[in-house]
Amino acid sequence: MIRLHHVPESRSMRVLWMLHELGLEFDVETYPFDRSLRDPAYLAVHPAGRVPALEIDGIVLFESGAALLYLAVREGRLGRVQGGVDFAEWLNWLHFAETISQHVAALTQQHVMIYPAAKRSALVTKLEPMRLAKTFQALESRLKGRDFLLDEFSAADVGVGQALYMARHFARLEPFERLSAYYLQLSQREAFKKSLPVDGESRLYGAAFYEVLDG
Ligand SMILES: N[C@@H](CCC(=O)N[C@@H](CS)C(=O)NCC(=O)O)C(=O)O
Repeated sequence: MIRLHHVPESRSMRVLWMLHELGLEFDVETYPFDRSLRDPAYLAVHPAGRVPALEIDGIVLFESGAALLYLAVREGRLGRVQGGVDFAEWLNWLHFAETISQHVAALTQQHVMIYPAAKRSALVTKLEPMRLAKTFQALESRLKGRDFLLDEFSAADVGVGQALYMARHFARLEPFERLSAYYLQLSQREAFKKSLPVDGESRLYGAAFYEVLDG
């Protein structure tokens, strides 16, 4: 039995996308992005009440990067063989998803979670998109002469592609030509589309793009 604990549009989408890429059978337990993640029943699954949590093979993976790595190794697909330059590069880009997502998390907190709105920080909403754009520049450089982060599509593209899916709400992809083409290509994959929120599911982001706050 494989069960994914999931909040639509959050980092758990990374694992959902990967499960679809691998064509595995699994259940999804979907939560709204609210206090229900702090229920004692859920805290017994994830020690900090966050998503994703992936129940698999009698264990729980509660870091999205760890879950992608575990699934790639378990299935012998979308990873790279241990040892060698490819493996090191794969690990780097797999974990680069979190370098992007840390800024997205800070911005989601400011724009979506903090109430009342007067408590939100204009400075954070200005600085974090600039830092996000630096991560876009790093990807733009990496994608020179490449369609994917490695020679072929891998779990690193799932992690980074999903991070971009969230990051687009706060920093523009358009100034980065190769990155825009890369994201477009990833977003056309069937497994990506299957990991999007379905009708009626609560959404994390009410706006397509969040501008810097005044102040
Ligand atoms: N590094 C962790 C971060 C997990 C995380 O913070 N997830 C967010 C959603 S993107 C969450 O569950 N937030 C709920 C909360 O902070 O209460 C991972 O990649 O799995």
